[in-house]
Amino acid sequence: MKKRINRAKDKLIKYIKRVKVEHLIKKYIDNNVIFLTFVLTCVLNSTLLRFFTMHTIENYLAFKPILADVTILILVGSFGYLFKPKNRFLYFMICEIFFTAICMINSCYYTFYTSFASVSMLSLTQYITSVGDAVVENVMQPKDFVYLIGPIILVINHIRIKKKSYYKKIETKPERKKRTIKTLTVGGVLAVLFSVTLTPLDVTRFAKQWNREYIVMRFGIYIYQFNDVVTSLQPKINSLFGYDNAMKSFKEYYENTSDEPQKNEYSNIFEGKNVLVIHAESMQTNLLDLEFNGNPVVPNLKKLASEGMFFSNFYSQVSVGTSSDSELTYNTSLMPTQSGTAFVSYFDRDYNATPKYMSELGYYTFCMHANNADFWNRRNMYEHLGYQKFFSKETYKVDKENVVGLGLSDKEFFKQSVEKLKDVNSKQDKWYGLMIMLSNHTPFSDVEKYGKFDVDIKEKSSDEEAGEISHPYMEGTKLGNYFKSAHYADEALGELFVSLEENGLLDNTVVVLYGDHDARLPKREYNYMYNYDKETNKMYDKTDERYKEYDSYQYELGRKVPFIIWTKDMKDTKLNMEVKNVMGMYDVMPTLGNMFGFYNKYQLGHDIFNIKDDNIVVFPTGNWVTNKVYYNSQKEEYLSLDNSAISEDEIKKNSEYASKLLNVSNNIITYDLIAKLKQEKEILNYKEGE
Ligand code: GP9
Ligand code: MN
Repeated sequence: MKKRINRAKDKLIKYIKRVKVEHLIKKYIDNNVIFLTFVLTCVLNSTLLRFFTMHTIENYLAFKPILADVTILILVGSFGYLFKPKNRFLYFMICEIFFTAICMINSCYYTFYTSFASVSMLSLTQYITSVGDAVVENVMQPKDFVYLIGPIILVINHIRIKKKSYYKKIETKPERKKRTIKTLTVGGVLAVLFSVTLTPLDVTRFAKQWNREYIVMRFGIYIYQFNDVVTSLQPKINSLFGYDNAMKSFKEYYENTSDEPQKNEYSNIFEGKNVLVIHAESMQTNLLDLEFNGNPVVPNLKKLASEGMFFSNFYSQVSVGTSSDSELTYNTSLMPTQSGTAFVSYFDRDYNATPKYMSELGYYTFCMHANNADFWNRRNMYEHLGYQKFFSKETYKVDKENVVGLGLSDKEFFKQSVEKLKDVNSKQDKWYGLMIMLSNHTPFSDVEKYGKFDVDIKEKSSDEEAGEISHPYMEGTKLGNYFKSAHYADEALGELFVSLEENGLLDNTVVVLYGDHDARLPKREYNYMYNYDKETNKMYDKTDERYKEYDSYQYELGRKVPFIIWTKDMKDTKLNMEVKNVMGMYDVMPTLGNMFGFYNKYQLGHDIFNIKDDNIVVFPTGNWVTNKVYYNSQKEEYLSLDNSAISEDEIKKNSEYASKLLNVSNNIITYDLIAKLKQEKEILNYKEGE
């Protein structure tokens, strides 16, 4: 009996509690109709935007962007409580229109560009006007108006509650403050919850802001747009201060630089020839010497290197902008910027760039890359580098079957590119084209698509019957997968050359190939490779006398990438050679410029055939390398490369050179000094003419 009474008591308490909670919820909803409508409709809109753009269910119902949206909307909405109820609707309506506009703009921008919008585009007024008509005619679709549902629901709710005299209820000032603080606290707690779900990759991508889909997927469209405004304004703000000093040091730096190029035996040797530049993704020089069971990892690259001009001590000089930084240093002989990336934050600067010079020499200049044109903001940067045409993903047929890693497989990319090149070749007198490879890209995990290339150690067994035995060696390791991936990319290169030759496209063409940067694999992977004990299938123990640590210097020096200049008739001529002098990506423009007949006074690198063994390659970190020494500026340590003694003076002199060079490079880009200098000269000429 007692039990029954207790049970009934429990039930009653539960019921009262539930009724109380339900009552509280109802009361909260009744009192916060406009705030809740604002939050929910804006979340609905951002979800609809993901639905119409990124299509898959995982995308539009993903938890992280929804959490991010809710957080930002609660934070923004909480300030609405500072207004008297009768003015509150206006605040929420303005916010609602603002957030709806973000969704609508992005929705139609995506249709046109398969990417999300950026305010940095506003600086491209000419581009906006030319696109303007096209947007109205071709891009606005019914789906872009769906987002108006947000403001409509808000207005309906406003009318509904107005009738119930909702707005007549006047809250006191302290009450309003209390509500604001309570709502802000909820937003704050959600913000903390959201931050703990972020990975380091999320944070770095957020800071860089170029991988737009990724950011929208992690941070939601509203935070994306806010971050976009901040990152777009940052370069403008940076360049407001320190201009005079920057210009002064820039002029001093080039005071003694000649206006004319220094001639040598390679001057103009390739004048008038077509140029095919190949950006070999993540290709390292050390692959050229590597084989497994007698099979070279990159036989086609080896062949090119052995038949052409091979620069075997060549470094890429990239910073966080990886591929884009290597394109920047290659094309402009400038270094990556100290903050942000040139391609994203400073794309609108005036660059003295190879495609621009080649255009001036009468070449048709273009780039082919089967990735999204907004990746690294190439679409915009390429106009400033002087490419006349960009064949990006839109111009390629990409099916599920021909995707490897990040996108269209290199084999298919080359196949389709040759068709485009045939067309270019038939229409243009001479051309300069860049092909950017993609398949050999970190994390190198699409292994089953790379084709068969074993990275084990095969041996004949002493036991006749057992036949061949295999020690796993690099199988299943990241580095091993990289070798398989590089082998695939190399096969693609092989196929490209066959097809170019079949189509007569190599007849009057110079091929220039560079590895854009190293594979960015950890040192321990190499340590494993060089210390592998096949008997135990483990690494040698550190105490074992055969153990040789792959140290940080070996690692840094191992990051070399191939640079090759090749023509089909170069073999066994005096141009068929290995250049062993240390060389950096910023030396390419001066070296090629001399061969094709253009000169950029503001190049930071040198023509390798003028500077010869006196060269120095500076890295964005301030580290540098010469033929004699590698210097680590962070640790202030160096490694002698030829066992000669290095004086303190030499280290100091080179370090000062490196820091001046990095500074002037950064100033040129941040303050747009090349454009400013041109303007100064024009004003001077005008005054003289008066
Ligand atoms: C993307 C490709 C790779 O289009 O160039 O860029 P990365 O990740 O190497 O900088
Ligand atoms: Mn790259």
